[in-house]
Amino acid sequence: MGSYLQRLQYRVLVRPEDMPPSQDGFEVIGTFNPGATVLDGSVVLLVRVAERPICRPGWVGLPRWTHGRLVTDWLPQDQVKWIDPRAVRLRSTGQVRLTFASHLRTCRSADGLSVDRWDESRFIPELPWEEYGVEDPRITWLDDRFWITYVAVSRFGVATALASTKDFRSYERHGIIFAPENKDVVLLPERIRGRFVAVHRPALATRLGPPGMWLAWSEDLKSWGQHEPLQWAREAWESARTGAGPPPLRTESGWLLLYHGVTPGKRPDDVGQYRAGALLLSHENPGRILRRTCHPILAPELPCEQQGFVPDVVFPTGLVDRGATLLVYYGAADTSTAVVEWSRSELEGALEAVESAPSNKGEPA
Ligand code: MAN
Repeated sequence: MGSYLQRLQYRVLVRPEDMPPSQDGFEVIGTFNPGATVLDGSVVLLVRVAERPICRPGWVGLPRWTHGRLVTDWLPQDQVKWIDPRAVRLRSTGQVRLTFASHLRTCRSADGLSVDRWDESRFIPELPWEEYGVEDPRITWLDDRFWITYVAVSRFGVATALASTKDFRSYERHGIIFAPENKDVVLLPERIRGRFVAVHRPALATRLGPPGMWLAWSEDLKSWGQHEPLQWAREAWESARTGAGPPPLRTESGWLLLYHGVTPGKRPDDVGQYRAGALLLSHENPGRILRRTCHPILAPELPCEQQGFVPDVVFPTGLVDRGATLLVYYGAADTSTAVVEWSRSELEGALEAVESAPSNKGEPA
């Protein structure tokens, strides 16, 4: 503990109050978990905007997207049971619904530390498996375009879908690439031995194993196979679950993969504490972990990380390489988008050799 990386610079870049709701009758409660990349010398952030219906006393409003618009299913309060701030269970059917719905908006930043402007275009839910929202985009440049993996949430569950763009103004959808329940999917920015590589995080309903990260391979970015377990929680701070953060970054010594780890909550409605760590994966065989941070390197320490829609959450989703430093973009308390600048050498110094290399598969604890 206490080994968090020094924040050389730190800014809250986007707050919900900066963003108008997309329709009357809704309020923006979160602008967070952004994908990040660089285009024409500027940082581009694809920010998740979460909206919910403005409260009517005695009722719970459950939003969904249909035909390009947000609509709300209103239920009397006694017909739902709250699970946590994010979700309720319908007493009649047992179905779970989100209390908000998300879409994505793009902003540009010349210095990476302040927002210069917002684009008009929005990436809004359009397909049946996106009706409860599109969330947590990760951006990877591959070949001639940006590929965006994003979480598609609907009555069919929580899946990960793929889209691509050249300019963040128009997008092409390529469908679901990992069926429910699977999220935190990131693509390696290069082919390995001619094939694409993804890190993904299936959820294990049986609890026979802890949710951990997996690796998958593809010829075309759309069909994925040869799945292999990559990482299982080893430390108390990540024992509830782990999932990839931003897409891996090539460094001299391997692929740097930031990830989030969750400590279990103390009450049923407490989602736990989200912190971040890092892995270094072998260049030629990204299924092999060379080094890892045993302790978290980023944790909710500031008020905007400890208080918000979901308290005690830092959730890195974007990374920009500045040579001697790294800019890490993350969601703070599922409310705001923040950026922190780290020294690359300090981060590399926090990565400890993994005892059992070359095989890190082992048995989950
Ligand atoms: C899940 C996802 C994320 C969110 C965290 C913390 O992993 O819903 O979008 O940031 O929980 O609430």
